[in-house]
Formats: sequence, structure tokens, C-alpha cells
Amino acid sequence: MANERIARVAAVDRDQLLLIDETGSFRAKLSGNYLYRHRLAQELPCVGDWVCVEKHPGDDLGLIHSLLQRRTMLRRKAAGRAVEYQMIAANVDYVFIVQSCHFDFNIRRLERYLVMARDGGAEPCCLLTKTDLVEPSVLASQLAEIRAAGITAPVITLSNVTREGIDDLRRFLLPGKTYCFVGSSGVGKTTLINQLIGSELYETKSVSGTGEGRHTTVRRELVALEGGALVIDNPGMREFGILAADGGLSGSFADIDSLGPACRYRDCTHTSEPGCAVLEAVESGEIGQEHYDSYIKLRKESEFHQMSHAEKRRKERDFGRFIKSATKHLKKR
Ligand SMILES: Nc1nc2c(ncn2[C@@H]2O[C@H](COP(=O)(O)OP(=O)(O)OP(=O)(O)O)[C@@H](O)[C@H]2O)c(=O)[nH]1
Ligand SMILES: [Mg+2]
Ligand SMILES: [Zn+2]
Repeated sequence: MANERIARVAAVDRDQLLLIDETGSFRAKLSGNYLYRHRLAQELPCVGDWVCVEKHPGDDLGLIHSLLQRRTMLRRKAAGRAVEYQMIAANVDYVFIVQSCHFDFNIRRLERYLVMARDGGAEPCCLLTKTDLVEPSVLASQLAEIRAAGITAPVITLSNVTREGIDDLRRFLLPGKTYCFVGSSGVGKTTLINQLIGSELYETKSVSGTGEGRHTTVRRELVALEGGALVIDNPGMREFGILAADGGLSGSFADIDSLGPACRYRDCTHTSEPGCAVLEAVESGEIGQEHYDSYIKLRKESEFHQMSHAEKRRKERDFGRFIKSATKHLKKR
């Protein structure tokens, strides 16, 4: 159709979406038909999505008819037992996992984010901010901890105050690629994005003495940098549910997975079996106890996730039967 085009979602505000294409930005709504056919949160367009939108000259709002298939997606399990995902962003090339080396650094949380990034098909990169607030030795031990945990993703250390490391980050950014910043509140995500943009476009707020943030950013937004890279800021995240992801898990625990074939039993769970190569490696210190523990913990959560997936399918089936019997009842009347 002449008035249909492809645009990218830059922000979602309630029922209105901010779209961008080569002509600039404009607002749009989802068509009634689209809303009728898509009920799950993850089926609705999110920041970074490409959509097909109809807009006639003179129209205030565009009308979105369809969502293009996502190349990658960042999502997390929504709170509660039912399987619903909260979409963070779509079509992200790199996820910047931001932690402040001052109070916020946490290797287990880092591992969770790494799983989330790889699970969604995006490349992770760790950013350690606020290096101006810690002694070089503290930073060095955090870097050592990251490597000791078997994390091979790139790590960039920087300070928004001294600007040390900012150029390393700039060099990382490629035109046309999309970068999504995630991490706790107050670690400096927005400050960093403002630095990259070169202006105080977005609001930032100082944090309390303990370094605890205040959730300053409340909206997700995709912006284009001068060099052509696209960045997405995010509100600070609380702990999140992990997604099942063999691919995601093995990315962070490649050392453990690579030992699997050496176990005596092919379906070894690496928990109590005789002749388990993983347990032997933990015993000998080749694999760190904590790294192993977090592998087991994350895997348990994955199993739980898969189970609730089955639950979800059963519920859908029940709902289908309910609809069938309800409509049968209607026809009879
Ligand atoms: N000392 C120091 N302070 C920083 C640095 N980066 C950011 N800050 C400060 O940390 C506070 C929080 O920064 P924000 O950029 O708002 O943090 P955020 O990650 O966007 O937080 P949310 O939007 O709540 O998720 C602000 O007062 C910043 O000035 C840094 O490298 N060093
Ligand atoms: Mg922010
Ligand atoms: Zn084993």
C-alpha cells in the first residue's frame, strides 16, 4: 500500500508509540485488529521493534498493522508464577551490562544479566562505572573476579566524572548497531548516555550515600548518536527472573558444559553421580565452588521456567475448551 511503511519503535507511552524512520519521528497507535489478535505482553511492539505502519498525509497518528519478526530480543520473566515476559527491547545487537564498581558490583547478578543477553541473542559487554570512587586495587580485584568466574565478555571500565574509559566505549560503538544499557538504578546509565550524546538530554539524579539509586529513568527510549549508533536507556532493574536457555546458560558456563562429555553417564546432572567430571573439577579447584553453585542455581530456575511453560500450555488448552463449550452453549440458545 502506498501509505504503508516500515518504522522503528523509539518509545512506548501507554497506548501511543513513538516511531522513527528516515523522515523523522511521529506517533502511532496499534490498530484494533492487531490488539484483538495479540494479547500477550511479548506480542506487543516494544522499543527497538520494527513495525509496519499506515500513515496518510495530514494524519496525526499512524496506525500500526504488524510487527516484523524480531532478530534478537531482551526480555525477562515477569513477576509471579504465570509465564509472561516483560519485553525490555528488541533487535538489540549489544547489551551493556552496567555495574558500578562502587557498592553495586556483584558477580552473580552479572552472570544473570549475561544469561539474559545471550538468551535473547544479543552480545554482552560489561561496563564498570564510577571508577573514580574506588582504589585501583578494588577495581583490579573486581576484574580478576570476573575472569575467575569464566566470563569472557568484554569489560570496559570508566568514569563519567574523570571521563577515563569513555573513549574506549566510543570505539566500541558501531554505526547502525543497537546498544541497550541495563543495570541497577543509580549506576550511571543515563549519565553515560548523556555523555555519548554530548548534552544533558535526559535527567539523572544523585544517589544516597550507600550508592542506592532512586529510579530516575522511568521510560525506555532509543536515540541515535551522531556517529550512527543507536542506544537504548533503561530504568534501573531490580532482581529479575532468569529465562530458560540452554544457549544462554552455556554461554556463561562454557567451562562446565565442556566437561559434560567426560562424565561417566551421558545424562549426568553433575550433582551426585559417580564419575562426574564436573564434580571432580570442583573438587580439584579447577572450577570454583561459587561458580559451580551459581550454575546449579540458575539451572534450577531454568527447570522451573520450563515447567511453568508446560503449565501455560495446559492452561491454554483448558481455555480453548472453555471457549468451545461456551460458544456451543450460545448456539443452543
Ligand atoms: N562519582 C561518579 N558518579 C557518577 C558516575 N556516573 C554517574 N554518576 C552519578 O550517579 C548518579 C546516578 O546516575 P544516573 O545516570 O542517573 O544513573 P542511572 O543508572 O541512569 O539510574 P536509573 O535511571 O535510576 O536507572 C548521578 O548523580 C550521577 O551524577 C561516575 O562515573 N562517577
Ligand atoms: Mg537513568
Ligand atoms: Zn557430571
